[in-house]
Amino acid sequence: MKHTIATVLFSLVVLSAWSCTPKVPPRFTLSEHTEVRTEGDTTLQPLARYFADHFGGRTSDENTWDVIRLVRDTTLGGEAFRVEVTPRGCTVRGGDYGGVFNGVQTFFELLPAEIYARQCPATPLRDTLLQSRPRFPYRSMMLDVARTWCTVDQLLRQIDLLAYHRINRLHLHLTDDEGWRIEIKSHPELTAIGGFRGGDSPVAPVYGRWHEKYGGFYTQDEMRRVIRYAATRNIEIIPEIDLPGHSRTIASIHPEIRCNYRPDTLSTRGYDFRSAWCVAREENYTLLEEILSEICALFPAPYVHIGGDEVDMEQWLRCPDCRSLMQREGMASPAELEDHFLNRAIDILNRHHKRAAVWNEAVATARLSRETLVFGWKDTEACLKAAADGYPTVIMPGKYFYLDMRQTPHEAGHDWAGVVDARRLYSFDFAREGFSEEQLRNVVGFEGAFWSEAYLSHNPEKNDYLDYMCFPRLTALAHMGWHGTERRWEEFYRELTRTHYDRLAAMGVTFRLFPPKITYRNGMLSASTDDGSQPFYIERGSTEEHPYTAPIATAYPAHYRFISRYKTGHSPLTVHEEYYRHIYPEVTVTSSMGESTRFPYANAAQYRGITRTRRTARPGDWICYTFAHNVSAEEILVQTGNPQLPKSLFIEGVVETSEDGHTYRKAGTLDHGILFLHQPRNLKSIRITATSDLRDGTPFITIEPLKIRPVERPMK
Ligand code: TNX
Repeated sequence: MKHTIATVLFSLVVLSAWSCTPKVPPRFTLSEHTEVRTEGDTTLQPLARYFADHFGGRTSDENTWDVIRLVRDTTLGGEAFRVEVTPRGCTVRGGDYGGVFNGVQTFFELLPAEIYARQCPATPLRDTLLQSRPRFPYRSMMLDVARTWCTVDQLLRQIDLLAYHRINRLHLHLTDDEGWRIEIKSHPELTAIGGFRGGDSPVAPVYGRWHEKYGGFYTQDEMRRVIRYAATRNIEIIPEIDLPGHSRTIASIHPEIRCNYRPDTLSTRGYDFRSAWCVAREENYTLLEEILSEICALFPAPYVHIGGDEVDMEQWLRCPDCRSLMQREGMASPAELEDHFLNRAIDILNRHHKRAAVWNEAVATARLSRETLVFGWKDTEACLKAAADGYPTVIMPGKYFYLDMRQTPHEAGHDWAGVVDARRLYSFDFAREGFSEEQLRNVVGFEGAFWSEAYLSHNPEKNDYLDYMCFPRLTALAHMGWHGTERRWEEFYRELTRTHYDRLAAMGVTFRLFPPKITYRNGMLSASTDDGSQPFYIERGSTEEHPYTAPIATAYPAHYRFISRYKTGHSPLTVHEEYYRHIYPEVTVTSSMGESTRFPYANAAQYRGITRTRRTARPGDWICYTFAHNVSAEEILVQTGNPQLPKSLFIEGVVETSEDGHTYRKAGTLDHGILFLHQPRNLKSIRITATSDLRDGTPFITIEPLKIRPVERPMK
C-alpha cells in the first residue's frame, strides 16, 4: 500500500491547448456515430460499453472515422491516465483498468453536463491533452446497510454516483446490532432472521420503525451482480462483518456465542442487549470460519473489514471463561482479548488469502500485523497513532468525514462529532492536523461514512436524504482524494458552483446547497445566495414557497423560513436567528421511572443535556416538568427521545398541562415522541404519560430539556 510522496500534487495538466492557426481547425465531434474501440484488449470491453452507453455511441468496428481508442499503457502509473483529443480521433490511455476508467471520467468532464443524464448532444471538442494521477489510492465511501437496508437498485445507483467522482471503494457495513444483510449459505438463519427486525423478530427494533418488521438482505447472487457492476466502474466493494462487538443480531440468533453468564434483563423486559462474541468459547471460531470463508470467496477485494470498534469489554470481564483465558495467557487487559479474537479472525482471512481491515480501536495495543488496514474514525489522534505505528491508514475522523453528521446546527443528523458541511470536510489539512512526512506515507486515502441509524426516519425508499447527506460532501472528499488537501476552499467552491452543481443535477442527485444568508435590519428581512440559486420564502402557518425578490418589511423576522433552490439541489430551511432564541425558566424534573446516576434529572432540568430514567416505560409511567414560576411562551417543544433516532422514547403518550400543579388538562398526544405546545399561557407544570408499552425493549427512557421560545414581541 506504500506510495511515494512524490506522487505530488498534480493538477490536471493541460500540456498543450488547441492550435492557434487562423483558419478554424476541424474538430473532433462526439456523437452517436462515434465508436469506442479497445483494440483487442477484451478486459476493457465493459468499459467501452459503459462509455458508449453514455452518449449512444458504438463499440463495434464499423469503420467510422470518429474513433475513441481505449488503451492500457503500463508506462503510466496505477490509476493514472492521459487523454488526447485531436481532430483525427481521441485516445484514452490508462496505467491500468482504473487509469483508463479515470480517463473516461475526464473525457466526460470535457462534455456538457447532460452526459451524466446520458443525453449528450453532438459535441465538437477542442484539441486537448490532459494527464493526471491520483494523490491517494483509497477514495472511499462507507454505507451502513445494517441499520437501514438499501435495495440492490439503490446500491447500483450509489455506485454510479461514486464512479462519476472517481471514488474507487464502496465499504459496505453489512452487519451490526440491528441487522445482518449478507447471505451466508451455510447459515441461512443469519439473514432469514437477522435480515429483519421489529414485529415478531427476535432482533429488537432499536432504531427506526418499531411497529412493523423491517428489513432485507442481499443474496450472494445479488451481491455478485453488485460487485461486477462496481468493478466496471473501477469500484471495489469492501465487505464488513463487524466483530467481536456490534454483534447483537447474530447473538440474538445464536445466543450461545455470548459470554458464559446470565445477564440481568429485569429493566429490559427480558431482552438480552449483550453484543459481543465470547473470546474464550472455542466453537465460536468454527462459526467464524464458516462465515468468513464465504465472505472471502464472494468478495474479490484483498481486504475484508472485520470491525473491532466499540466493544463492550465489561461482558468479557464478567465472563469466567474469558477471565481464565486472560489468566492463562498472562493478558493484562481485556483489550488483549480483542487482539486474541481478531488475530484468530485474521488467521482465517489469511488462510483464504485475504488481509484484514479494522476500525482504529482494534490497533489500540498496536499488536495486530502491520498488513492490517486501519480505518481511523474516532479522531485525528487515532489516525496519527495508527500511521505512526506503521499501519496503512484510511483517514476518516468523524468530525470531518461523517456523512451522518448534520450540516448546520438545526438540520437533521447526528452531532456527536460536530457540525460537518462540505466546507468543514474540505478543511481537513494534513499539515495542520500534525502529520509528519513519515505518517503521511502511511496514509492511503479518505473515507466518508454514512451511518444509517437515523436514515430510516427519512424515507429511505426515496434517495433524497442520502443524496442530501452525500453531496456535495463526497464531491469535496473525491477532490481531496485526487488532489490532496492543499487547495483553498474558495477555489473549490467556485468549481462546485460552476460545474459540479450542474453535473449533480444531470445525475438526478438531490444535492445540498449552502443555506441562504438571512439578515434583518431596520425592519427589513433579506435573504441572499452566492451560488446562483434562487431563494424562496415561506410564511408562518403556510407551506407555500414564494420566490424571494426583494427585502420583506416585517416586525417578526421569526415568522419567515427560507430555502434556496438550484435545479435538483436545495438548501436547508433557514430562518433568522431570532427563531432560535430560547428561554430557560427554572424547572424541576421528576418521573415515575427513577433517575439514572450517569444521566441525572439535573441534565434536563438545567437545559444541559439528556436525562435517562432507571428503567423502561410501562403504560401509566410519567415524566413531569414543574416550573418555579408560572411560564407563558410562544411555543414549547415537549420531547422524549430523539424523533430521528426513535429509541428510548415514549412510543405513545399524552401531554397534559396544569396552571396549579394539581389539575391537568390534555394538551395533545405525542407524535414520534414529540409535541409542540403553541402559545401556552401561565403553566405551572407539564406532564407526559406513556399510553403504550415500549416495544423495543430499550432499558431506559430519555428525558430531554424543554425547548421554550419566548412570547413574541414586535422587533421594530
Ligand atoms: C459510531 S463509527 C459508530 C457507529 C455509529 C456512528 C454514528 C463506528 C465505528 N461506530 O456504530 O453508527 O457512530 O455516527
